[in-house]
Amino acid sequence: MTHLTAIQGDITTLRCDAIVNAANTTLLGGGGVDGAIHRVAGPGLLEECRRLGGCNTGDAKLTCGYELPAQYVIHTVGPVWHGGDHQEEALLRQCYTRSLTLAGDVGAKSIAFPAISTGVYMFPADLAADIAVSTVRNHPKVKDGEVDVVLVAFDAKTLSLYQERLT
Ligand code: AR6
Repeated sequence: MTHLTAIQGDITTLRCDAIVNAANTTLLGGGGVDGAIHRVAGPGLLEECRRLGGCNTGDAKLTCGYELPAQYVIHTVGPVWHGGDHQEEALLRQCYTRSLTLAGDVGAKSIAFPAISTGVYMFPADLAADIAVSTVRNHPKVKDGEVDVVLVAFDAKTLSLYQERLT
């Protein structure tokens, strides 16, 4: 049985226990997937985010999902790509592990991730796919079948990067 899959689509439409947001350190919204999540979730999400006091790069914080079909949103802050010598890989790996830990803390069993850092933050998509697949696949909760993870690609190219690594 496989607990890690990839699909192409809009993460805001998914009815899973938790969706992950590729946020910034303010947690006060932005463009890309962050903007889409806040638009669908509605003003309650921003209100809760204001109380969180921001989030460090590589860390994650949890809120309710408000008007989203998902119950929770896990806001993680991916690294901005600065050439690869600034801990970018380790920080991106940490985004996936911290998010899975938080999901576990609230008993979330199905979690969807966007391709963190690969948009505005310019992390190379192929390396980000390597990190996403290997980090999630080797996480104890995924290995043990405690949680199911779906990697959500917004475009066909990202989906194929995931599929190559999942076969
Ligand atoms: N569903 C799934 N994936 C999406 C969606 C969606 N609705 N919309 C975009 N993506 P980005 P980052 C993909 O830029 O690089 C924000 O302003 C997108 O195609 O959203 O981590 C934050 O506030 C790409 O593959 O996030 C931060 O300031 C991936 O999501 C900054 O951007 C991530 O792209 C974070 O930058």
